[in-house]
Amino acid sequence: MYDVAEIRQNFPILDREVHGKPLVYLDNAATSQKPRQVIQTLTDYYEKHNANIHRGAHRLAEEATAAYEEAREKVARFISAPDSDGLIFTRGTTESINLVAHAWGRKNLREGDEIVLTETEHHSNLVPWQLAVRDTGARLRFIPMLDDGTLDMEAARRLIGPKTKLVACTHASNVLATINPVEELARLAHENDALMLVDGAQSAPHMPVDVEKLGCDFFAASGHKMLGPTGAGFLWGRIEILEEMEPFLGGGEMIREVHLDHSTWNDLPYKFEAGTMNIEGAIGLGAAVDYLDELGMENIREHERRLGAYAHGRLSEIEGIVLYGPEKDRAGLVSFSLPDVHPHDLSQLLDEEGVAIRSGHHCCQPLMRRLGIAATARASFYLYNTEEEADALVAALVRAREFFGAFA
Ligand code: 7TS
Repeated sequence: MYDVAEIRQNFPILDREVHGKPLVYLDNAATSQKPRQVIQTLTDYYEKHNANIHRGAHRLAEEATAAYEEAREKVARFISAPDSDGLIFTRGTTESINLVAHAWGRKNLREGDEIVLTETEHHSNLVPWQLAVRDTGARLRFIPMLDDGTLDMEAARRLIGPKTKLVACTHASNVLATINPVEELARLAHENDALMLVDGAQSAPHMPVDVEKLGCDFFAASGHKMLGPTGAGFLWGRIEILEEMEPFLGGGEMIREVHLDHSTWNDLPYKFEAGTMNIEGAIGLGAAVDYLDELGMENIREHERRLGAYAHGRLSEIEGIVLYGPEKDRAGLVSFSLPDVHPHDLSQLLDEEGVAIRSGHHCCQPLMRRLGIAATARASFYLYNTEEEADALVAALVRAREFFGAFA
């Protein structure tokens, strides 16, 4: 049984107050809170096992290495990866996508080639590709968004063609809550001998992910959005593609042999893990994945689907509110705006009531332009949020509206 009250007891921060009111944390798309199980794993690591990995011939180094490699196995299993050698620890989604844009893009892109993205991407799945095409002479194409917040798949079928070398798309939108048909995009990419990269920053924390079923070649995600520590995330890639790629960062650990004028590279995944890694971050992410597995990703998805739909329904009752994104099949977040109230003023007023939401362009400036707005307010839910918290959000918004209405 999915017991939110019991789950909440594992998250110490949810007990705190903000401005004298109970914290209602609805900024989970930015980063999630952490359960005791993860916090305790980090403490244990530093109190009992801390050492550098792979290179030490002593007990602590062996323990730290074993814990780090065990975390790799856990994360690989979590996304149903066919093997863990393709699972590379990174700082997070941003670094993972930059890794592919550099190490695959610089080697494989030429003038005349095309990368197909969507106009709804987070900057971290856009700017790295802008840099890659600037350096290679390839060009970017964009699948447009329909007015209902879903992708124009007819346009996608026209855009993805013989010139396409890679399609890169977010699995779930951090603004619109749209869950994109990445399986179909992967199929279209492969029909044209192109690769498929999935930005899983907003899907891996919230729904079951099976990279084989998705049919993608790369999958990127951030640990800090899925109960893990900041600074640790991952890239999964198909072995045969990773083998052919150039290294991303050079330095210790990623080499086999170094001469003064050249070097050869280590095996996967180490070829892409240069220097001392975020060891405790990866181990903490392993503990986060254990926690998510225990709850069950199907159960988490169902909880958030229900809570997101409830919040969407309650918010839609507020007079004049504009809700963004599709009506159905949504991830558990809602972007909205109120007429005549700037989203920043709204989030500030809500903060005074202990309600933490985010406002701004959410690192999606082209999407904001497409929507014809500068910013939205956004409430994003996670496995520990409740209907009472959605009610608290709505009540605070109604009060905010009255407050601003007094000045209108
Ligand atoms: N891709 C998507 C879809 C995201 O939502 C984010 C972060 C990223 C990539 C980048 O992740 P990072 O961990 O590498 O920074 N999104 C947000 C957000 O919506 N509010 O703050 C961060």
